Amino acid sequence: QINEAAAVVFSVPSYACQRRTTLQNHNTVLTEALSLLAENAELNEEDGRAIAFRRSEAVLKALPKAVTNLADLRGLPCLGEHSLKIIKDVLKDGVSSEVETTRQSDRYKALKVLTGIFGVGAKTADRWIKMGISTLHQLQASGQTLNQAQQAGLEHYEDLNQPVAKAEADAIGDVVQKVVLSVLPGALITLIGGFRRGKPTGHDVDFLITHPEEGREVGLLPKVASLLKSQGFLLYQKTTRNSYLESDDGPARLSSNMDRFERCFSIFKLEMNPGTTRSGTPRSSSRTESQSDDHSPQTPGGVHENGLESRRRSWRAVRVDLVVSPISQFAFALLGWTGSKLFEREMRRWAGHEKAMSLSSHALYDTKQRRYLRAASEEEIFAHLGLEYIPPSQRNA
Ligand code: DGT
Ligand code: MG
Repeated sequence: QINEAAAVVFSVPSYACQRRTTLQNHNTVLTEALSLLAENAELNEEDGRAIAFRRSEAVLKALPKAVTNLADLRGLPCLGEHSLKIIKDVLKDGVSSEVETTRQSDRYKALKVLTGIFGVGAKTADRWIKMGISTLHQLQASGQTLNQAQQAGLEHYEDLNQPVAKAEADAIGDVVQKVVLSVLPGALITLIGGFRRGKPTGHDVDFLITHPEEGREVGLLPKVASLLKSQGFLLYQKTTRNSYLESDDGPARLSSNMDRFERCFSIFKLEMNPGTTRSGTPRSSSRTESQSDDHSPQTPGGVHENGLESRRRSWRAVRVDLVVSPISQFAFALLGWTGSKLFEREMRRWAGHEKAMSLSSHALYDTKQRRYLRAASEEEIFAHLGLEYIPPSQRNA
């Protein structure tokens, strides 16, 4: 039934960092199917598989219209055999049985619930599942020792698994800005991550902080964190020092995704004004100010946050990451922390495979010239890499 003549011809470059991917996705049914398989592979630490599904997903996200026919996909990059089979099933039946089987599987469900706890990764979740722990109840009953991050994660489980709205991110930004400026006048605070790409919601809020005078930013975060804490804004925080040294880092280690900026992982206590519902969607401007929806949690495993489930709270918990970069690395930090994750990964792959360069959130190293390439803006980094500039709103690969 494939009508060759009617097939749409799409042309998509093979690296995600060469493409303009907006939030407008014409193939959500297909991309959600592939995304679930990618997520499942990530949760099972099958990295190669995960990346293959993520790349296929990203190609479909970049298409200017809906795929209706397998023939439409001819000539597209990154679509492996497995992804094509999933696409074929979804085009034919509206669903893929492999995707649905995975979604319903005990292991996938347990991995989702357990890694939904802040501070719990795939390895820990797998260890617990092997001990027979698949729910929050079982975890609590097991008497497992939890570190401080995990304890806080469990305590605020429900809030931290609610999407954060842009308005909430902005409200947190105001608080952070005030405190940062009181510690370091002249500091610059930028909202990064998905919100910088124009996403209406996120799973956390990420800020990048710098100062126009190199060196003035050193040691900023411990002071900011202790002020925020004394003012009652932090439910949890862990601050790490900057450990980046250009001289000892070298290009080899730069290829890693981990960076060494001064950083604060926190759980923020956000006071909610009455104009905001629990899920953060702004309420209509009508005068119905009767606070937000009833807060009746449906936490997996039945654990209730703070035991306050039936009482109204005037606040919610939000994951907030603060990152500090010296001004000389600011453009790299900004680029590296804006995402999407796949866009970043593809940009590093492009740098390495196509340009013999090594890109990180700190620097760009040219292996052939054996030197670091400076940049004061994201535009300059794209130019060094021989890539057309892609603005944040088009990095939603
Ligand atoms: P979200 O919060 O669900 O809307 O999604 P994003 O896109 O904001 O993702 P997120 O918050 O996990 O991370 C934001 C970007 O920062 C993402 O492109 C990857 C990058 N990033 C996150 N953690 C690290 C890290 O430890 N090191 C480096 N270099 N980059 C990171
Ligand atoms: Mg984020």
